[in-house]
Amino acid sequence: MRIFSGIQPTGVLHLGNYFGAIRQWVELQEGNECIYCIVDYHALTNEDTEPDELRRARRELALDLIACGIDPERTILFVQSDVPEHTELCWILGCVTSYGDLTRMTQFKQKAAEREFVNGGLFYYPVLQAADILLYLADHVPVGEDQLQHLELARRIARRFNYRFGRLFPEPQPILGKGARIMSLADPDRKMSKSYGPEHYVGLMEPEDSIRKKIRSAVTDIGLTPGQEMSPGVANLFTILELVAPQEVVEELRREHREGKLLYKHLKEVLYEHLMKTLAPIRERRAELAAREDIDEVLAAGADRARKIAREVLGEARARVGLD
Ligand code: AQP
Repeated sequence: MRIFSGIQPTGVLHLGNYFGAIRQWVELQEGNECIYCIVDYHALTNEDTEPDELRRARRELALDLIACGIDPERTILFVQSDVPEHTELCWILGCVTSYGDLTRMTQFKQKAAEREFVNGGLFYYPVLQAADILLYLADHVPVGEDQLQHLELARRIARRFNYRFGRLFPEPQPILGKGARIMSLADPDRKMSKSYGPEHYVGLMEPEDSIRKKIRSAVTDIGLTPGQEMSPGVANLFTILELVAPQEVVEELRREHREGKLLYKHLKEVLYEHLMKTLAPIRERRAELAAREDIDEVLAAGADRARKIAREVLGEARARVGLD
């Protein structure tokens, strides 16, 4: 399979990003051709992205990804804006994208509702995302659940292009992992996300004290509706626990919950212990990588490899539409 996926350099990597996407990115390197992209053009859609912060965040994210297990020798790891073919294909694909489809994108509607100034890039974001994937003729995309609608749109765009101009693009399928939907600990009705503020995410490299505090104060019993076995907050803690603890530990706590004996304080302590154990090797590697000075070269080499594929596919797309 040729795998493509991207992540925005907009601050810290959190548990949602890791369990929803990055952990699979790492596993998929075995036996597949993987292309992973730090999508900085996408990050520009956030109004508060400062230029210096963006420069710094790209490098930091690359180091975080390597610490998580992305191997830039085996895998193509690069920064989106180093391959400007993304934006050219985006324009071509925009011309086979339905305006109506774009107005139905949930992420756009949610983000637009929270802002005073809504930039055009935010509206066009899913077209650029389709271009990111299709530029590499990728057939599979590991993502969290929040991205499924965008991926469905990417398939529609591929289909429309292929129908008009002859088959060029595969219709990319999602790969969803067990952690495809991690919710905020402070408000388990919302996904874990940076946009809602620091209390709504747990960063992979965050100080231990801060992680402990966030887990301790996780919302538990609010929002339990009659007939429901578990409140959204407790269900979310179990979702994360399943990703970090052995099955027998999870089963024991589930049994206690069924029997009405579970103390949430205990659940949170167990979760904290196992989470820190899972994160420890990543955090250690990240600390070692802090001294690595060749990250710009690593990313430039990744961009060179990506660009070889991108040039060829864009050239073909240009020819198909009559721009050659
Ligand atoms: N809560 C989540 N649960 C599971 N997967 C998630 N992803 C993000 N949040 C969750 C997945 O992480 C990958 C990278 O996504 P991104 O670049 O869109 O990440 P992000 O948008 O920077 O994450 P945030 O915190 O949600 O940012 P904002 O608030 O800016 O939108 C994707 O595969 C995504 O599915």
